[in-house]
Amino acid sequence: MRAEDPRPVRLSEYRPSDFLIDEVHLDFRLDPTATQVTATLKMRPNPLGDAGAALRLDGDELKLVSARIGGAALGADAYDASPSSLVIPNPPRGAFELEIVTEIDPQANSKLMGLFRSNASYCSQCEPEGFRRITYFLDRPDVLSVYTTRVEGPTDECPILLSNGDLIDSGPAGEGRHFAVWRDPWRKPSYLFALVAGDLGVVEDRFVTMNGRDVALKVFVEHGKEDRALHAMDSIKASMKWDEEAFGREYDLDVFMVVAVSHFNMGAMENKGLNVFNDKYVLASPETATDGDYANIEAIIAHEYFHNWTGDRITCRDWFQLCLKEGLTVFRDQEFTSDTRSRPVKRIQDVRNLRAMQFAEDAGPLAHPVRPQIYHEINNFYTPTVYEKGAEVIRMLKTWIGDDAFRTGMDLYFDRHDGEACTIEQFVACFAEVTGRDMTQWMRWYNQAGTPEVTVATSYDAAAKTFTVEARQVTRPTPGQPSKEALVIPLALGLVGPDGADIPLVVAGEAKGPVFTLDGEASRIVFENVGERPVPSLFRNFSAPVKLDSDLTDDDLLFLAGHDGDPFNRWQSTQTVALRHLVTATAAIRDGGTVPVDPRLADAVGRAFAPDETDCAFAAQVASLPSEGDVARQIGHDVDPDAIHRARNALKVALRAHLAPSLLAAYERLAETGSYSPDAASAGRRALKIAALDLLAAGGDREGLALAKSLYGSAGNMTDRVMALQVLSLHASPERDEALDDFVARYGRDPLLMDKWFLIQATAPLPDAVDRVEALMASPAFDIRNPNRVRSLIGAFGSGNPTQFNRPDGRGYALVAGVAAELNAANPQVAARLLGAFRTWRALEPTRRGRAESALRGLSGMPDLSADVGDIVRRALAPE
Ligand code: B3K
Ligand code: ZN
Repeated sequence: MRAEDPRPVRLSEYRPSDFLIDEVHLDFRLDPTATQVTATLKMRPNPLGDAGAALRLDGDELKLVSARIGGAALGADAYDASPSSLVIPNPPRGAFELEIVTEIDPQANSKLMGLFRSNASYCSQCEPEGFRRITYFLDRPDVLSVYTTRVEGPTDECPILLSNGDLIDSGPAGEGRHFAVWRDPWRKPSYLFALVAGDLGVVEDRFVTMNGRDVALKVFVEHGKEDRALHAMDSIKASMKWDEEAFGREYDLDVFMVVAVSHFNMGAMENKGLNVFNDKYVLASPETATDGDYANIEAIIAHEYFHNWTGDRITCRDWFQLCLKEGLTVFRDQEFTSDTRSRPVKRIQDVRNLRAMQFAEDAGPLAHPVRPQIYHEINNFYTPTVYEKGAEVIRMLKTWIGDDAFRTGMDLYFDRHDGEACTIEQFVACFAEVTGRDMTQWMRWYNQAGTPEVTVATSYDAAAKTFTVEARQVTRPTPGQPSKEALVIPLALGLVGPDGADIPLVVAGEAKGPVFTLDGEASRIVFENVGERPVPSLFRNFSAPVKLDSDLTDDDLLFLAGHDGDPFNRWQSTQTVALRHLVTATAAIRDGGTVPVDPRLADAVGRAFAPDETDCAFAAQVASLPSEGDVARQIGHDVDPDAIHRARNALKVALRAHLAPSLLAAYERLAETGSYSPDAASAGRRALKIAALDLLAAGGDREGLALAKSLYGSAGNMTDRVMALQVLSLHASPERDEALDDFVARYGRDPLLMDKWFLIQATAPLPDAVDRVEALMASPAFDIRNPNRVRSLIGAFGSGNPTQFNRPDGRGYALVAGVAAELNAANPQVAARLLGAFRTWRALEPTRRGRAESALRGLSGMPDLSADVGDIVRRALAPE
């Protein structure tokens, strides 16, 4: 129904609500197909709203049972109810109490928004607009209320009854049923409401806050999986402590709960006091989880916990402000990981991810600003731009104004806006105030889409002893924004002298830097007292989310790779040389030729495997080449994914030829000894070992594959086993098939491990990938109703298998579009997500571009297209 209503929501049309809801009392009588919800709302007109306005409550697929005001049933002419709204044209003009009874069917709720079932449990998801699938409400984030929730259900099926806040009452309710009453004293918007009921196991612990509040911690999981919840519990405690130390933020209820469920549209959700998680991001044990899983769990537990302040205590005025909580909270979880693991490695991983996801989005038809100005379906704006670029903008702000001013500004934000629903302007005003800076131009980072391209030209004047850096910035047009203005770009730089040490930065006779501001289309910095030509190290620590094109030669970059004091740029320099090679080699392959690999590039990569390398996690990053997606973005147009794949494989084969003895030595040196520990240093050793193995097996080398097979069979932990399977899966061989069969025999009953098995096959760049994915979809292990399974098979194929998704015959596109069509009605959010695979379709060479376009056009012609899918398809196809 909503698909037929393409009327967009615009930031410029924001108006405060005409009514407020001070208190909400909810009463749930749980039943699988007919749950009754009684909502009692203490309402009053909003002094900032339109006096005399009708009361319009949001609904979505709702069935009204009854409505009363002040205890009296509303007459048929006093209201107008439909599945999507409840309108009361003439509500009382003062304060009043509205009681609404609705009936909902959690069992039939395949969209997994509102109240639904995951296995036998009841579970809710309300952000952004799911609460309106439970009861009619002012379902907008600027309506803040205190919630009391009574949940009643069958005692045997639902011994656990949870909602937000603290438990204030519980007991029997007759006829084999019982109840629990929860009260959340903190005013919150409806999107933070949560309810969970079921028969779950629990792991319990405690945390005493900095001011002595004794908080009960509970992690609920399926019975029998309690031992896999311990890492999540440790992560909660670490997060609580870190937020006190890093931001002075303390927890504010007597209980903090996390529930793991197996059917969930996203990673996790920060409901006040009751975070609900995809079990993928809770469950871990050495036998079942990889190093990556351990790290993800830590980061996502931290992210949701940090939302308690950045999201829950201070929330968003409207959904355009989503980055207010998401960008900031991603920044906070990145900092947490940097402090608990390796800061440089975390930065490298985050930048790899930003480029792969956000730069790709920014370069295509789905590009939008960190704070969009218009949307048709808000669910489609939980994007890498809002999250990851949003986090980069916060990080840049900290770089630009300095650590102390940043902390003072954050403190002011927390003090001033606690309990409010805010805008980006209010957030930025705190930093303008503490620094005295004019932040008008800064706001462009929020309002202007696209990745700025910065071109740097340098020159050295030996006679004058000056070194000049000239930078130009340009941002290309994006949908709806044909012309762009200059941004404030913090440039952190160093000038590295021939001895490898930084030389002092002097500008106009004064010590300056290391952070400079580029705020015009062209900027020029002249450094003085420069005795010898230095090599500039630009955008240290990736000080701004820009695409850099500099006049540094490969010689300069290889020098930095060995000498730069900034670890990020030591890594970046090798990557840039490798990327330049891959772009040239791809062009040569398309012309039927080849390009030799510069032995100095091989040496730079080879240093990662040197016996004296102690930082293995960092070395593993150096040894991991730019991805095929990185090369595609660098080429930018007429992209041929097969040629890129061949160029990258050829580079790997050349690296093996050049480095084989040291790869083998490193592989053996890094063999696992002792018992498994997921800590960052041990994980780093495993990552470097796998990087060596991946190169040893390049081109399907028999000896390399034999090593992978042996590691698969003898692995004492899941990281080694999964990574060995991944390496084997890149090359068609009997060993590969044997290992895949063995994996099912071992782990066929564990859904999260089967997800890994699906993903490995979906992402293998082999010509049978489409057939294999289709066969797997038809197998009994596949369940289209489980989002994790859909993402691990179809999502992974679309976004992680560039050659097979982009087959010139279009079968890859048809496969992904077909599944999106199949899920369009049942779970539109997951369906729309799958189509993210098409976000760079316009950059492809003409044959593939044509096939991708037909797949999208096929979808656009479908009747009853959901708002989610319709929005993505329309934007993807919009004329350039
Ligand atoms: N805030 C939720 C995301 C909700 C997504 C709704 N489509 C999780 C998070 O970012 O922490
Ligand atoms: Zn978040």
